[in-house]
Amino acid sequence: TSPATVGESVDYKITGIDPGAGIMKATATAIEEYDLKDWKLIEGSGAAMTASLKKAYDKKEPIIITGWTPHWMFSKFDLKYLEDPKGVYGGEESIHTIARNGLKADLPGAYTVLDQFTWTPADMGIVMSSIQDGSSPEEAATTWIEGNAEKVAEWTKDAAKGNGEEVNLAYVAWESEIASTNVVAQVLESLGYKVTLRQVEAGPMWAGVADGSVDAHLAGWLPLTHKDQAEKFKGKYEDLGVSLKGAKTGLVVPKYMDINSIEDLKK
Ligand code: PBE
Repeated sequence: TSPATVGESVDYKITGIDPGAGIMKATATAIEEYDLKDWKLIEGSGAAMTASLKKAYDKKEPIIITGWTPHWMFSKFDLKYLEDPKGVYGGEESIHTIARNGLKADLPGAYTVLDQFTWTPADMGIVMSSIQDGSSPEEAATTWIEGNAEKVAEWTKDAAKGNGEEVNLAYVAWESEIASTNVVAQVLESLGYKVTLRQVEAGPMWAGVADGSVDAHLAGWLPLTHKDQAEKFKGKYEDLGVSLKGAKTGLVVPKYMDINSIEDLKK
């Protein structure tokens, strides 16, 4: 017999990602706000979530995930965001570049590149998709840079060359940030800096910039997703502004599922 409700069909589970992600906090809020008492948010990682999605999708089975844009999953699978009438996931998000205080004085050329870095969801999508198709993040970044010399020239315009100085960038292993961080790292390297990439959790990423042990990160999702960290460390970092517009987070399901709103999870 087929399950009576969408909850039963997925065992009342929402497939989440790493516990430090802002989308996990928003989803815990959604469970409260929409009164989804029986539901559980399952922790994991971005990679584990997409593996579960693929497995369900291939069998046309129901699944509910914490999703975001830009992400290659939307080009690989037919997916939809569940409507969020209470606005728990906010509206449009932007990705900001967050630098440590003092970086401008210490490494002006690197600072200039980080400050001038902007690209589009389509640009990021190209890098994410080639990683998904089997390229290493480094290869995918190199290929994108080779094909986008004009854009890269805008980022490096008037930037002082480095002389082997070290630049520490932190990132979380979210597909979007793997793409951006590898691209910017290579551009900084080509300018003469020695870039170290550190993969960390979201909390330490923000804390590292605030305590100066990290020079910058490219993963500030605002105004909502990382609001807590942005407020907690206010004054202890410099927001270099938006690198990408048109980001979004929410609950995502395959289009073949017969629900459209988070409110439908109550039925
Ligand atoms: N994300 C991707 C992150 C920010 C980048 C939406 C999974 C988060 O929820 O914190």
